[in-house]
Amino acid sequence: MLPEPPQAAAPPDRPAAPLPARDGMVRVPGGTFLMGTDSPDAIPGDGEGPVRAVRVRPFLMDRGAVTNRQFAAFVQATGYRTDAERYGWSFVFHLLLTPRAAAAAQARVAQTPWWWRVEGACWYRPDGPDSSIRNRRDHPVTHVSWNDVQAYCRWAGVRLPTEAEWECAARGGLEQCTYPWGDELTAGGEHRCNIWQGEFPHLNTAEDGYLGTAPALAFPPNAFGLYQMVGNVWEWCADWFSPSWHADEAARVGALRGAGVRPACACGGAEGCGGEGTAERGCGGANRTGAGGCGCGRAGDGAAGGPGGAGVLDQPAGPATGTARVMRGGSHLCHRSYCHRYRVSARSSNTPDSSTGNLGFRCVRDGEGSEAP
Ligand SMILES: [Cu+2]
Repeated sequence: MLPEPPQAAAPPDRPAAPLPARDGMVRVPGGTFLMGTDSPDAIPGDGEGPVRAVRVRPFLMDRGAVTNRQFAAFVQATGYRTDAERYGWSFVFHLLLTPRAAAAAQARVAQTPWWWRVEGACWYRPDGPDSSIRNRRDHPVTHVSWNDVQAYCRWAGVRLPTEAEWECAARGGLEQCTYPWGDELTAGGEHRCNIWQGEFPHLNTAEDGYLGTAPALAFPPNAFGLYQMVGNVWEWCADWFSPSWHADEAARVGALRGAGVRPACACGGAEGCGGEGTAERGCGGANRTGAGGCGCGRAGDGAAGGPGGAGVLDQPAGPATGTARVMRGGSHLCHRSYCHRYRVSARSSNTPDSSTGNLGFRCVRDGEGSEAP
């Protein structure tokens, strides 16, 4: 049984009760930034572009992904059981399987055979039934569904970032850069994030130091003090996913910048869009229900947007409905050859009940100066 959300008791005309303290949050200044990219690196069909002006209010954000230690405190206090525990299984990457997990694995995902459905895998047994988080207390919690994350947020008095907040935070104040630290992947010859080195999906040389997850505070933070906004684990966002919603809204309010061409959903309802785990979905492509596809809810209509305007998309929060939730930042499984999604504008999605070993989250809270004007 979950406790009541801390703010829920206060009627709207009275200030909410003070929130419980939360360590390790940093302030993201907010303001207007250029969201998305028109770069050739953008992945067709993901809806990364076009570049548009977006405004978000200042907020506080966890400097790292929520760790196993933090999630354990939630479970200990509430007795919460995750979706993976209730279903009895989760998706584990094949190179991380323990021998017992390999034996217990029920099925691989057809088009992404490196994802194994493993009985008994869950947040505290991330590589299968005979694994543990004993040496990973400070790593991001994984195998948590979007639904699980909502329960955690209610308990902790926090919320998930909107996709726009996430991207504003990830950019760290840099304008239109590829990564949270700039445009060069290994600036100064140093690895800056936990992604794949070698040949996906069979050989990870772990040159960056990690085969699976890394501690949440590994690698230097961006200019806002945020760690690993890209790589390591995908991070759930609050929004429903749509490859077209942002472009449509930006065109409607005149917020398009640069080329101002609205991308059509590249799926067009063709193969590569529906079903579980298509190659186009890269390292995030394993979902529990087999539902999903691109989530755009429309066939590609190829409509061109107007020229750039002076408008700003204010506090966008995604479409009102959908089938999959946004996830951002890529993971330790991303490799340029296959899934170049460890970029700040890259996006993917999964159904709200899905969980994998490379998907976690971090939280935000409205902070000082974040009230509506
Ligand atoms: Cu990826």
